[in-house]
Amino acid sequence: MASTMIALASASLPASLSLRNNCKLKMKRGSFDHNALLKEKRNSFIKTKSFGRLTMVVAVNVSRFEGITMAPPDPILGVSEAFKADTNEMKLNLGVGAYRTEELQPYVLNVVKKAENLMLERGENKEYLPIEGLAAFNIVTAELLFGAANSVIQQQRVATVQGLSGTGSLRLAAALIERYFPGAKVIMSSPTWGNHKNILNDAGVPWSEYRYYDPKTVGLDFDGMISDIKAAPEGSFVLLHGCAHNPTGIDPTPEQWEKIADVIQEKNHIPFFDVAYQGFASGSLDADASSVRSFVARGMELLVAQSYSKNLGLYAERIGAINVVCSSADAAERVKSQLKRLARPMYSNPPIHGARIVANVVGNPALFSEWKAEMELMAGRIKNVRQKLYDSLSAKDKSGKDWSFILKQIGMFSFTGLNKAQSDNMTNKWHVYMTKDGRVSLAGLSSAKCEYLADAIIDSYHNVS
Ligand code: PLA
Repeated sequence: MASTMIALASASLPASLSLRNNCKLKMKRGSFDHNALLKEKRNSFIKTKSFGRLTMVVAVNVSRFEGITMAPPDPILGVSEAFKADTNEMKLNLGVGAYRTEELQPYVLNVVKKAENLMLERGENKEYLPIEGLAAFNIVTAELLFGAANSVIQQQRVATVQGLSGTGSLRLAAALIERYFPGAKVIMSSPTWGNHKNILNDAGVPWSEYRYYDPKTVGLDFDGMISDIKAAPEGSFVLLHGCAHNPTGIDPTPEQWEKIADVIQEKNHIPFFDVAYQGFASGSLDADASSVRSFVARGMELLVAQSYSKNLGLYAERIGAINVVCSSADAAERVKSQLKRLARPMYSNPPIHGARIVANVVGNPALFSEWKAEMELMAGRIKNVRQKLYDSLSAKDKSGKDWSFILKQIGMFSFTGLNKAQSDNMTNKWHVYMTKDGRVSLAGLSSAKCEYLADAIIDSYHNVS
């Protein structure tokens, strides 16, 4: 193909490019891809001129990604990056919800190590999993969530597909909603885990918020929640935190859950549970699944995303599941086939290692009871530092402020009520890394650091507005 390249300086290029005067004039004869050219022109990196069958293209020697701006750091995972860069020895990472030991070290559960040893002994292979994941995992994960004796399990009314932890499972659910309930809205609590919005945005699912947190009482705005769920368009998906609400640590009472279920049923909504902390809220796997189970007991169809990041400490293994409870086994089979169809072009099939760990721990009675004991230990340590933080705040703060809301909150986090400026002070002055909404992860706190944290909170609360 005849083609001539001529170096030339272009006056019509954006100012930012004018220093890079090493543009090239490209002349081509014959056929030319005009659509591609038009696209390029829109990006104004390439200029064209037509002379009959001759087209001249000015190609600019700049990155084709020039138009991409810098993304902001992630509000949660970005905190860990900032923490790593801080050299102060008092620094404390209370940003991401990741469990640490009393020595503030990451913790690999003993049952996980035992399960991994079993896996090694068996010399298992690394073949692809089916699209829906490891069969043994899918069985135990649904049983753990709903209870093995639950009729939805017995009647095979649950479509369970292994997902890339909680996030990936939520993403699959969002893709299902987008494809099969076009235009349906997801309503979520205000506030909620920040990534919920990202997941729905990227899946193209419209969403809005229902009232949840009342800053005046530092508790649940139950009336606001109920009236917003009532006001949502019929057939909306209601995103609910199964237990240990993130970031507030405020869960509805069993009676309130029943009322929430009443309204959802009245309005023909579909519950969409996110269960990322089963066993971590109370220390009991069954108690933490009671909200989901009470909805299932009413015969409701619903979605539940699960995660093993926290309760088995499998953060980096990316292991979780999406469960869709349907009114018939036949519907469940069809839903499962479509979840697989959605997963295949996204990531093809899920990773095997974490699935095998879960299957080995939950499916083995000895390891299962050992796991429950370890989980109680982790949940217990968090409860201890929660109490110690409250004690330190109450003893040190002479203003009379009531800090007891900290004790009422559940799970890994405490929602301190500190605003952005106060949270910035926590980080800039005290080297305490936390999210800007005032959330601290108590799972990253040791007893030894409670007093220091209390000093930082009192200073930020009283001296920064
Ligand atoms: N759902 C909720 C409510 C969560 O808090 C988290 C994790 C997830 C789902 C997803 O976790 P997974 O994908 O690892 O299973 N939230 C963390 C971490 C602990 C994060 O933001 O990714 C948090 O610090 O809020």
